[in-house]
Amino acid sequence: MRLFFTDGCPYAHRTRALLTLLEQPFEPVVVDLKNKSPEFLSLSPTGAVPLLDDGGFVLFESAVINEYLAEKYEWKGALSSELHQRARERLAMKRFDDLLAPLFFQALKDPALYQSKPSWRREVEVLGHAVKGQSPKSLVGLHVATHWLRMNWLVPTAPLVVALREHAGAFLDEAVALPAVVATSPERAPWEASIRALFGL
Ligand SMILES: N[C@@H](CCC(=O)N[C@@H](CS)C(=O)NCC(=O)O)C(=O)O
Repeated sequence: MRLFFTDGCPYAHRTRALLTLLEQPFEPVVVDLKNKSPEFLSLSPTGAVPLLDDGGFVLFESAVINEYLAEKYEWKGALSSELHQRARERLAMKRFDDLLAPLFFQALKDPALYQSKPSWRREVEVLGHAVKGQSPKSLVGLHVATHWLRMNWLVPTAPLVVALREHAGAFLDEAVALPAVVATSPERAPWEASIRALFGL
């Protein structure tokens, strides 16, 4: 099994953390996003990491990859055993990727977004409800941990970070502290420098 990834990417970090947590060996393939190899481009319709090649079965999109791996390795703690709670966890992961994570990065350049799109606050509450009392050693825990780590590195005072801390802080901090997340995290200084350069911060 090969995992194409980039060290600094929080989405790719989710899958590395999951394979590490489940103690599943994989062949790491580092992708240079500025100079993608012909092989990577031939496998990936999006050109984005992570990409998994499981003996010729190719998947992209971190949430889909992680749910596939959780099923393949029969990870019992991946999702709740309760129907409604499972749906809440899937919803939290989807809205984190569709709304909250992009908002954080877009607002680095345009902080007014926090005022112009105020519905994000209600979605933070929905996420907080979804993870309340749940184990961070789960798909949703890994899903949010890798971004939470980076958000706190970059702007711990951003309105979104403050709201997430209020509604889900304990869960998020425990998720970041999972050994599999820690073991697969990038080095802070070079990551932060590259993002600050990218966003002109
Ligand atoms: N929705 C995707 C997002 C993946 C993504 O945006 N990856 C970035 C790096 S963090 C990427 O590879 N971008 C392509 C590029 O920079 O050319 C997922 O969850 O896998």
